Amino acid sequence: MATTTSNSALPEAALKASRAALSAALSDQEASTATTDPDQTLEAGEIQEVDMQAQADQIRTVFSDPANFNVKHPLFSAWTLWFDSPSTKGRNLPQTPMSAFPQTPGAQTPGAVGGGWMDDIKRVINFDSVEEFWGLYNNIIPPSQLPQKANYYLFKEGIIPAWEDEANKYGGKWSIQLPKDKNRPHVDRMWLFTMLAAIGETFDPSPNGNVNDSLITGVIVSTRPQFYRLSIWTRLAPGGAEDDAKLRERIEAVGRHFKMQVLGYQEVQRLAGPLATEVEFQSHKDSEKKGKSVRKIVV
Ligand code: MGP
Repeated sequence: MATTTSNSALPEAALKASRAALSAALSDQEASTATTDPDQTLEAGEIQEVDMQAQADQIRTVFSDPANFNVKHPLFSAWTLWFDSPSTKGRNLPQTPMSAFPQTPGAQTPGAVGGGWMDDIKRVINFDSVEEFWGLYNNIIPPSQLPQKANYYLFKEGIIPAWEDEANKYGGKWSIQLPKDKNRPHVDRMWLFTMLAAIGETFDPSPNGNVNDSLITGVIVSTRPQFYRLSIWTRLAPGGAEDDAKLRERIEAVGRHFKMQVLGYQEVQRLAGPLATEVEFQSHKDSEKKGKSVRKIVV
């Protein structure tokens, strides 16, 4: 009984399958037309009008408005990126490492903080959302390509990256020094993870969920002729008194998080060597006494 219809070259079984598929597709279409607009029934061959613009307007993604990101995921805090390098020294206008990112309107130096030491540090931009962070990150030169003696400072908005700022003056820093030759392939990732831990507030998660209680004020990457340095600045530093035990515990937790979760070292791993340091903490007051003997906490 394997016959074919006069207007088709298909064998009957294939034809049956094809008709079944066609009628299934048609009944699906009828059902969906009925659900989308019960008042409008389409005549055979009539073309349904679709308002593409109205549909597009309902979809809000970061691509809907590439000039002004209109879908934002807010960060816990707003942040400011600062930068200095030999090329910013003595310049009034910032020569930033940005290739395409817009400047914060009125970007300028913060005045006479640090007896002129801050004059060369330029404010690049403020941001307070995940999207703006990635927009910034994708448009700045990574640390491995910065000139020698340059620094990126990522600080909570309103805090100047200097010992003298109210938020820093009783604080200190965790830092690690990494020889350039061995770490050039790793430093960009280490800096990215350090920034993500800062803006994600994972260094010192507050037990009551209030990020204003966080010990962290900012993070820094520095390029020097023979090494990189990564630093985490804290609001407070243990002073050695007995009632500092809780603070010391908290500060040490920041250092361990930095060493293990952010930089990826083992807790027991020893890192000091030629041009390399351990992950170590020093108060800013001790940093100011450069050259004199200072107390350090090491994790
Ligand atoms: P640095 O850049 O933190 O140290 O500080 P580094 O990398 O060992 O030294 P460098 O010379 O290779 O850059 C260098 C010097 O800058 C310090 O000795 C201070 O004189 C000055 N300085 C650094 N900081 C972070 C501050 C600050 O916050 N305030 C003031 N007033 N001076 C600072």
